[in-house]
Formats: sequence, structure tokens, C-alpha cells
Amino acid sequence: SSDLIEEILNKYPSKVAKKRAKSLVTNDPEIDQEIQSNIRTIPGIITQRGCCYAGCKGVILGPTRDIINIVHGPIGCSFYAWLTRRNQTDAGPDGENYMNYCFSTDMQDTNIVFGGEKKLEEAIREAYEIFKPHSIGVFSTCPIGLIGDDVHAVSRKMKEELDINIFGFSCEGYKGVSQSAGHHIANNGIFKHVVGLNNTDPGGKFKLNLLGEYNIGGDSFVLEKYFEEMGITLVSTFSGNSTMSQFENAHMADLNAVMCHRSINYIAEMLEKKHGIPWIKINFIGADATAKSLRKIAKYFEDEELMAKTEEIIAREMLEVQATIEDVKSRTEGKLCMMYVGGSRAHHYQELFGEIGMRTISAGYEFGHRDDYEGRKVLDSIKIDADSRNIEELDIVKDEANWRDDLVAKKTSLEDKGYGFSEYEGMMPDMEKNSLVIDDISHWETEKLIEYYKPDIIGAGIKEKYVIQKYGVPLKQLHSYDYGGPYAGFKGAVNFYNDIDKMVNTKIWGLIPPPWKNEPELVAKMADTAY
Ligand code: CFM
Ligand code: HCA
Repeated sequence: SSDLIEEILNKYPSKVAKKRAKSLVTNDPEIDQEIQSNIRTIPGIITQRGCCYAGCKGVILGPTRDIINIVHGPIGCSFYAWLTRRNQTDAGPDGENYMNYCFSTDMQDTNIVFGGEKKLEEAIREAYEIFKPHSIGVFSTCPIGLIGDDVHAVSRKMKEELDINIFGFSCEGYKGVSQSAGHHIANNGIFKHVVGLNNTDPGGKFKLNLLGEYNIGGDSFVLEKYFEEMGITLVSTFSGNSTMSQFENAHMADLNAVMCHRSINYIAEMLEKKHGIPWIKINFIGADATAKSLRKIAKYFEDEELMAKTEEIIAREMLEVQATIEDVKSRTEGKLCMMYVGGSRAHHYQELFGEIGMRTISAGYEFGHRDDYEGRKVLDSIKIDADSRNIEELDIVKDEANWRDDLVAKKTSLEDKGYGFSEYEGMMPDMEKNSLVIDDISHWETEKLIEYYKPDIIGAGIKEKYVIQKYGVPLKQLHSYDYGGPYAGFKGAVNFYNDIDKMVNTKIWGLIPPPWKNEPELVAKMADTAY
């Protein structure tokens, strides 16, 4: 793939090429390799990234149903984030659920000139009067930071006046280099304003928080059933199918299981620092990964009955998994896939493709950090730049009244027996030698990769979908599942094998040559002085 990298870089102006070169790595799982990530996208490059506001409001707080999320800003930011992420929820017939609404202060020119705090106050009051929600969150879009509206002061004032939990986020779109900054800001906000508000024991013998699972296409529903059968109390999920009361109670759990490391590692770390609750990395994408993760959770609780029940579930579910693999594998074996997704799916879905004999020849994150690629062992060597310094690190201290000495002791004793905590090895060690790892892939790079590898399928998002299909390659949306799924757990794996079998074996995308293939309308040349 070094020829391919050279060909890609050759097209760029020299300074751009030099910079991009550090984000394209020919993988060697045997050695430690560094990949440049979590830095600004070079202006002019067509990136797939989103903004800080998207990561905060859309990703982390979006899936929680009993909070009214008011977007402070012009209407577009709210409108274009209205029900675009496929996070499902189950509020029951009478439950509180505001997820299908779109709340905005709809700022106008005059508010930009004279300030929008009054308008925000009125919006909060109006939302409260109509819905009487459990909580209200306020999300700042770009102009808010530029004109200096203080969403935190307004939130404090309204919290006092209305006597419900109200808090703001300074998650202006430009606050970071991608959605990732918004995750961190959201984690901080929930931890500061919500986690720990309720000390009631959630009950049950085994108490678990599931972190970084967002119930896309109903994934959480599948997992919740396994936990219920195992007799595990799911105290909270951050944030698929969740409520604010779950978050208030999250510090009462015995273990944090982290699914998407990128978006939620901050809460896991803070819960351990403040309350002594340990965390483990798990993955419910892939049947083997699911079995491994359920076993790891069961092992933590050191209970014979729980471990036996876990094995029973795995054995039962694996029957359908194996039968489906047997059915589809003759048609999927040896096919090639490439994946470019946000910050963890490009890693997790490789297992699922692997189970039906497909190879991932190239993968990358939109906004993962070096630890998501290379493993947490590189955390101390990550350089802090102006953009990362911009995001607050909370100063967390031990909560003596709610501190779990028993869990700290449990962690030490299990560690002595070889049980791993707080570990994530990252994506690169799991990928095959000479596969191509690319951070923040550009449109141009995607096109070159298609020509070179001729993959059988690409897993990415809506921005890539139609261009890639016009190249004759099927695209599976790994964000929304193309309205299919669920894909988590054993049931999800079966769904995925079947869907992929159909997609890689249809000839439909090769039948219609796109018009621009014969007659390109626009031909442009990039100048070396442009950057
Ligand atoms: Fe985590 Fe996610 Fe992802 Fe993500 Fe996202 Fe998402 Fe994603 Mo879209 S939290 S990093 S910010 S697994 S919304 S549910 S699919 S890009 S790979
Ligand atoms: C986001 C949300 C997104 C977008 C998906 C896509 C999602 O990043 O703001 O580009 O197809 O999963 O909905 O990642």
C-alpha cells in the first residue's frame, strides 16, 4: 500500500502532503506505530467530520428521553440535528420522552447584536410550562461563544426559579476539531450536574453501568435482555435508552462496562476516581466478542450461578449464530471490506465481518485519538495542543461518603488473578499486516482507495454513501444501519451476517454507470501555492 499512499499524497500541495502523510499508516501489528489524529482538518479538504455541538447534544445527551435539550442558536443547528441519529428509546406508553421534538431559541440578527440571554430564559420558561420536564439542558452553537451569552448563568438562574435540574453546555461547534470535543464537554457536564444526585440503592446482586452504548437501531434493547436474564441490574446506560434518574444513580453501580471508549472514557475514569468503581472495556459487536464480554462481566462478580447462567445463554444463542455463519460464509468468505466510521465502530465491526470470513483491508476513524488506534499505553505520550487544552479537565476528588473500598479491594484481588481493568489495546494491533489505517479520511482518498482495492463493501456514513455507490461499491451505513439492525449481541450478529451477505452478493451497483464516468463536467487542478 505504500505505492497507493504515494499516489494519494502526490496530488496534494506539498505542505498538505507532508501533514496528511502522518495520518496514513501501513499497519504492522507486531510493532508500535504512531498515527496522527485528533488534530484540525486541513482547510479545503473534504472531511466526514462533524462539530463539537454534534458530539455533545446529538451523541451523548441526544439518546436520553426525559430531558428537554434546548439548542441556543440559529434554527439551522437545531433543525439539521432533529432526529438524524438513530438512537431508539422505550418510554413505555405514558413515559416522558422529548426526543422526537426539536427545541431551539431560534436566534435572529437582533439577538446576535444585542444578546440572546433573555430569549433563552423565555425559551426555558416556555418549555417548562408546556412539558414540566425532569430536566432541561442548554446547548450552545457557534454564535453563542462569539457574542458571549452566558448559558451557565442563565441555567443557574432558571434552575432556581423553576426548581428542576437545568444546566448548560459550552459546546460551540468550533470548540474542538471534531465531535470528540463535544463528548468530553458532555461527559463533564453530566458528571458535574447529574451523577451522584441520588444515593438510593438500585437493588439487585450485581449492579452494572453500560457506558458508550447508544441504542442505535435497538442495540441496547438486545443487550438489556441478556442482562435481565443473567440477573444483572442495569443501573444506567450512557446513554442508549436512558433517563436522567439513571444518571443520578450511576455512582451506585459495582462495575462500569465501556463499549465506545472514545466517547465515554471520561465518565468511566471520573467514576473510578471519585467513587472507586472500576471499569473494563467490553464489545458487544460480534458474536465472539459478545460471548467474551458477557463472560468477563460475569467473572467480575465471582458468582457460580451467574457464570453458569451466562454459559447457558451463550450456548443457546450460539446455535443460531453458527447456523447463520454456515449458511452465508460460502458466499462471503474472502470478500474485502473497508470501514471509516467515527471513533469506535471502525474497530468493533471488524470482528463481525471476520466471523463471516471477510477481511478488513483498510479502516479509520473520523475523530478517534491515538489511544483508540494504538491503545491506552500511549496516553502519556499524547501531545496536548491548543485545541485539546481548550477543553476543561475536571478536578475530581474522592467522595468519602460514597467511596467503594470493597470494589477497590476486589479490583486488586482480581488483577492478581490476571483480570484486566482499564485497558484498551486500540484498533491497530487487531488489524492485519499491511492493511491501511487512515485518520480523518478525505473524499479524494476514499476514491483512490476504491480504485486500488476494489472492495466488496464499504462501511461508512450518509455523506459517503451515494458517491461510493456510484463507484459501483455497496455502502453499509454503520451509523444508522441503513434503518436495519439491531447489530449488537448474538441476535444482532445474525442480522448483520444476513444483511451483508445480500449486499456483497448483489450486482445492482455495477449495472448503472454514473454519468460523470463518461463525461466529467468539471476538471480542476490544485495549485501548490494554495496552502
Ligand atoms: Fe462512539 Fe457512537 Fe462511534 Fe461516536 Fe458518532 Fe455513533 Fe459513530 Mo455516528 S459514540 S464514536 S460520535 S460508537 S454518532 S453511536 S455512529 S460517528 S463510530
Ligand atoms: C454525528 C452523527 C452521526 C452522523 C452519521 C453519518 C450519526 O456525527 O453528528 O455521517 O452518517 O451516527 O448519526 O455520526
